[in-house]
Formats: sequence, C-alpha cells, structure tokens
Amino acid sequence: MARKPDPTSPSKRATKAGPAPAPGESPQKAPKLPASIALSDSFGEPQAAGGETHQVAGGDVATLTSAQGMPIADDQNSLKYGARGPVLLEDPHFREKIFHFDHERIPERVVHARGVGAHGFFELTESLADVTRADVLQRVGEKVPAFVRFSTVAGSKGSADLARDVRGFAVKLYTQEGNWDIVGNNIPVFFIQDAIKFPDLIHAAKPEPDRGFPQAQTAHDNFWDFISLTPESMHMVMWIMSDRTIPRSLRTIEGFGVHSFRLVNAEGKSTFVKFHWKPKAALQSVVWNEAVKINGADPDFHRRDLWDAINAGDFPEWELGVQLFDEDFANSFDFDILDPTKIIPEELVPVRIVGRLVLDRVVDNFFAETEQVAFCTQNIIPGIDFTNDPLLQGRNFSYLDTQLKRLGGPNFTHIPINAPKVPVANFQQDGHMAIANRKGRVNYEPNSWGAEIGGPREDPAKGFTSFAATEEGPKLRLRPESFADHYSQARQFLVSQEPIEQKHIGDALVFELSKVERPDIRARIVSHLLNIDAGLAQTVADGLGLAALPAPAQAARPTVMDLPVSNALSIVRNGPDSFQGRKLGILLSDGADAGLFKGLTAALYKVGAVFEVIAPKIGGVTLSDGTAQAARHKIDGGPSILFDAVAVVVSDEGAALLAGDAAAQDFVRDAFAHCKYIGLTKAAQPLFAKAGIADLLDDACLALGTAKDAAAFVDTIGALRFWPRELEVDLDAK
Ligand code: HDD
Repeated sequence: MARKPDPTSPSKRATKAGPAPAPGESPQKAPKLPASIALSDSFGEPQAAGGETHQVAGGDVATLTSAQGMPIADDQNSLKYGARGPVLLEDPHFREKIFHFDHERIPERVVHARGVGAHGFFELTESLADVTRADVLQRVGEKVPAFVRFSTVAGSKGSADLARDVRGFAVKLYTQEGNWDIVGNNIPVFFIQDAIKFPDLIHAAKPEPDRGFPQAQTAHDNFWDFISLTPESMHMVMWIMSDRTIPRSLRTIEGFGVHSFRLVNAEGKSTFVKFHWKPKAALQSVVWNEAVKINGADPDFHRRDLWDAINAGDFPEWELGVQLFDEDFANSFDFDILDPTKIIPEELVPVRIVGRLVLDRVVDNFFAETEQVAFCTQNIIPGIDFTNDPLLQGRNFSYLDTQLKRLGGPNFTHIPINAPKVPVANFQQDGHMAIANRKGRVNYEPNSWGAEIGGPREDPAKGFTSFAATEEGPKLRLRPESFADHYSQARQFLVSQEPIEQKHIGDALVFELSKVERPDIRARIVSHLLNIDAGLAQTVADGLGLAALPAPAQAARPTVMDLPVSNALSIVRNGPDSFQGRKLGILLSDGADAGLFKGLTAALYKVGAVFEVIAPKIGGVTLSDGTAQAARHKIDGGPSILFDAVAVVVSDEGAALLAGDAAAQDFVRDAFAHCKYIGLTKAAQPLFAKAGIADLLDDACLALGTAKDAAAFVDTIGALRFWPRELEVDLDAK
C-alpha cells in the first residue's frame, strides 16, 4: 500500500537550510533582501492561508491572480502530495500558468521580423486640400496620433541591428477617417517589379534552407545567384551596397513610400504622388567594419538609441515630403511611374514638405504594440488611392493574408494598437477573439430596422470611392516594355555619390561577393556592373581577383542613359552640420583634468548632444580637482564604435595605465580607423603610441588642453566623419 503523504511533516531533505552543498562547494548564503520582499522558497511548510504577497516596500500592490481572476496564494510551488511527492494534475494555477507560457510565441514576420516601434504624432504644416480630400491633409496644424515600426528585412527577431540590410519604415496614422498605413522602406526603390517574384527574392535572401545560415546577411551564394539572374534588381543593388544599409541610427534614415500612389481631390481629380520622410537629424551612417563590431558590442544598438533618445526628450522627427506629378509628367518621364525599381529624381519633381512626424513616446509593452502592430498597404483613406504598380497590387493582397496567420484570426483590428481611433461601425462579427461584436438584433444590411436599430449606412458623400481609372487590354503575363531599362538609374545613383561613397559601394560588393563560393556567380554580377559603370566593374573584378573581365550582361534595353547627378541621393551631401543629438564617448582616467572635462560636457550640452564616460573601472574616476565622476562603461564594455566621436581625457598616470590595455588601444585605434573625430589631451600620447597610430594623427585628431579647445572640438565634430583618413587606413584605397 502506498504511504500516505503527510503535508505537515516535511521530509528531511527539504529543510529551511535548503539543499545540502555539493562536496567542495561552500554553503550558500541567503542574499540579504529587504524584509518586505519575500523569497521565492517555502521549504517544507505549506504556505499559510492568506500568505504574503510579494510586495516591494511601501507599495499597496494588487494581489496576484490567475487569468480567470482567482487570487493566488502561492506562486512558487506546484501542488504536490507531500513535499517530495508527484505534482497533481488538478493544480489549476500550475496548469494555467504553463499553458499560457507554452503559447506565448506567435509566428515571427516572414520578413521584417526584427523591429522596434514608437508612438508619436503627425502634424500637417501645409495643406494639400487642392489635390486630395484626405481629411488628415486639409488643415494646417492638425495633429493625428501615429505609430511607427522600423525593422531590418532579412534577419530573425533576435538578429543584430546593424546587419547590412534595408530598413523598414512603416507608419500608421490614426486619422479621423480610419487608419492610413504607409508601409515603406529607407530605400525608394525595390528589387523586383512584380510581386510574384517576392517569395523567390526572400527565399534567396534568407538563410539557405539546408543549413539554416547565414543569418541576417545577403553575403551568400543564394542571394547573389538570384540577383545576378534578376537584372531589374541592379538599381536596388547600388542602394543596398551603399552606406544606406548601415545607418548610424533609425533617427538618421529617410523613409519612402516607394510606389506612385494617387491623391484624389473633392472633384475626383487625381494627382500622382510619391511619399518621402526626411529625417531632421540628417542622413548618417556608420562604416562597415564598425557595423560588424557594433553587432557584437551591442546587438540592440538601433533600438536602444531610439529608446534612449525618446526617453531623453530628444524626439526623433521627420518631415513628410510629397512629389506631386500628373499624367503629362508621367508620359514624358524617361521611365514608367508604375515601375517600383525607379525613382523620380528630386531635381525633376521637387519634394514639397507638408508635415512632420514626431516620435515622443516609447511603447509600454513590446509584444502588445511593436509585435502585434499590423501594417497593411491597402489601409488607405478617402482621398488616397493606388496605382497599377504591380508590386503594390501584389502587396495589397499579401499584408492582410500575413496578419491572419501571424495574429491568428480576422479580428486583429480589435487589438488596441491596430484599432482605429474612430468608431468602427459595420456588420462583421465573430471569428477568433471577437472583442467588439455589435450590440442589437441586426447583423446585415440593407435592413429595414431604421437607423437606430438597423445600424450604420453607407455614405457616398463621405465614403471611400476608388478613382475611376479606365482600364482595358487582353489578359497577359507580360512585363511592359517601359519597365525594361535596368541600368540607367543604377548608374545615376552611382555617379551621384561622393568618391568616398562610391568607394564604399565597391568595397561592399567585393566583401559580399567574396563570401559567395561559386566563381560564376561572382562573375555574373560583374557582368551587370559593366552595364552600370566600367570603373566600378573593374574595381570589383580587381577586388575579387578575377582573372579577366566577363562580357557585359545582355540587357533588355542595351542603351544606358547618362542621367544627371542627383545630390539628394548622397548621404555625405545630406549629412549633419552639428553634433546635436549625437554622442561623444569620453575616455577618462583618475586625475583627468576636471576643468577640461567640464568644458567639454558644457559645450556638448550647448549643442544638444550627449556623452558617455568610459573608464578603467565602472566605479568611475576621481578627477584632478578631487571630484568623483561616474562611468557608464568599463573600457572593454564601451568600445569607441558605440560613439559618433571620442575624446581621450586622461592624466599621465592614466595614460600609462591604459596604454597597456588592449581594450583601450582598440578604443583609439578603431576610432581612428573608422575616420572619427578624436580629441586628446597631451598626456594621452603613450596610449596612441601603443595603439600604433601616434605618427598618423591628422587634422581630425584635435588637441584638448583648455575648455576653449573643448568648445572648438565640439564645433568641429559636427561633420559626419573625416573621410580623407580612409585613404590612409584602407589597403583597398591604395
Ligand atoms: Fe513588405 C512586411 C515594406 C514589398 C509582403 N514590408 C513589411 C514591412 C515593411 C515592408 C516596412 C514591415 C511592417 C511592420 O513593421 O510590421 N515591402 C515593403 C516595401 C516593399 C515591400 C517598401 C516594396 C516596395 N512586401 C513586399 C512585397 C510583398 C510583401 C512585394 C509580397 C507580395 N511585407 C510583406 C509581408 C509582411 C511585410 C509578408 C511581413 C510581415 C507583415 O507583412 O506584416 O506581408
């Protein structure tokens, strides 16, 4: 007969003293906690009825409950027969808690899985009433709430922020006429012209299916194989190989709606439009070697930056720009305005600034908001409409479909982040997780119950009407001839870059193709580059060590146009002119000049910049005047890659100490190699000597002696980087 367990007589091994220590291990000391925090063990004794809740000092904390609202007495122990007996299936709390945990995950997004979101508002600064009836674009000064989710495309949810990748820039505007989503990217063109190619593109870019790697990278055979066989992607290739795909911050990227959309005014007249988001913080990127290291040092670099900036009150801001054009322009343009692999240069159709987007609130809960937010390209409002861009048309099908799978049913609009901020009135009902079913007897229309009981009615005056475009033609699977030029705008992008940016494009291509194992794929990409620019093709061929140049790729439209330079396409020409909103890393040691440090921080404060102190110990340093200065990073946890510029403010003793530290040497060597501005005290010389760069110091390595020097330094570092140095530190540049 089984022995009856006696809950009142704890077994010998489950005592207040806890488990016996293993041989050679010292007995564990219980950590000292405030009396009001209960420890999560209750050895041997059943918890007294009405047992303590886990209260933090002074708080009137609610009682823990189950999902059904039942108060929980013990959240530490499952229900058992005796202290060492089997767990009982009956335990409702255990069962519910584990059940819920087991179901916490939802499918990650098939693309754009890794993202970060924030709340804010959109404000209209110039009325577009002449071209659209969209309510949100009528009255200057009107604000509507907004939610934005930024993302990388290829990586999984847990991948690193600084993958070389396109950034998603998805905006949801909660307007008075419902939600309007602009689901864009930080690049104004796309890889493919027809949505039917999207699964192939994404399969090729994602980890290879047999091995499950590489993660969050396009530097592998499958991607470049697909690209080399898809000439329409060549314009996008120029963009993704540029520094646009390694942005310094999400605050420093542009956003683009990509497709041509329509605006439709009260008279039913249509005007074409392309949407742009222009960052107030200007365009800024990091360099590739830095990106690689940032991914190790802080895989959350971008989301942390956004979180910190918003919480510090330095609200990220973009201007909404529109390029407006009509049929006449569309007919005269060298390219088809329905082709998503083409831009309309800003020099041809200027970007008119009509609003601003400000992000001023972080999310309360990542899953509830950032993860569950569902963007759909087909979420438009009266006064906005689609065009026949085949990529856009395909997207309109895909997004709704994906949300059904990801969020588990058709009622994802009931989730608060997706719910419009205007009343919803229709006869849709039921389905998984229906939260907002309509009250009353009637669930169909037309009905004859009268307005009060019978519910909402259509309203031709207010409601959405599609632009009455005339369409005709036979059913065909055919790409229009007007989509055939794949190289001219790729070339235009290249020639619109500063030489340093062109070099980075060449470097990126060589890097990526050097990871490709099959030589024929490498050569096939070079064959396309020959159609874009002979110099770039030669550089890449040399970088890859190709024995001979391949023949140029056969082009559907062999004539490549020499289009004019567009300054808007360069990051360097649109970079920052001050250090505002940026971050200086200050390496300090004991005995560092207190006056200089204070001068430096005051100058940073004046321009609206921030700093972080790096020190040999996290406990901080004692400055020359005896004051204690806290540190944010210990030297090996605060590499210079995390900062826009660095200052080394050390004493003689501090420099001697740091000179013998590899992390300190890396700090200055990396800052130098990444073309950053560096401020340094005279005493810092031995550290630079040990790092092997003392003899290389150039015009962007500025002496810091006095507070006046500090102010001049902060002025100078307003520029993005000191690019001439790259020619000194990069073999490929020689
Ligand atoms: Fe897409 C997500 C942007 C082409 C299908 N896409 C997604 C997101 C962004 C974009 C920013 C993330 C939204 C979020 O943060 O939740 N996608 C683009 C742009 C494209 C584009 C700018 C080209 C101009 N996408 C595209 C095509 C298809 C899709 C051609 C399919 C035919 N995209 C999806 C998707 C996703 C998505 C599978 C995955 C998760 C989601 O929708 O909500 O439906």
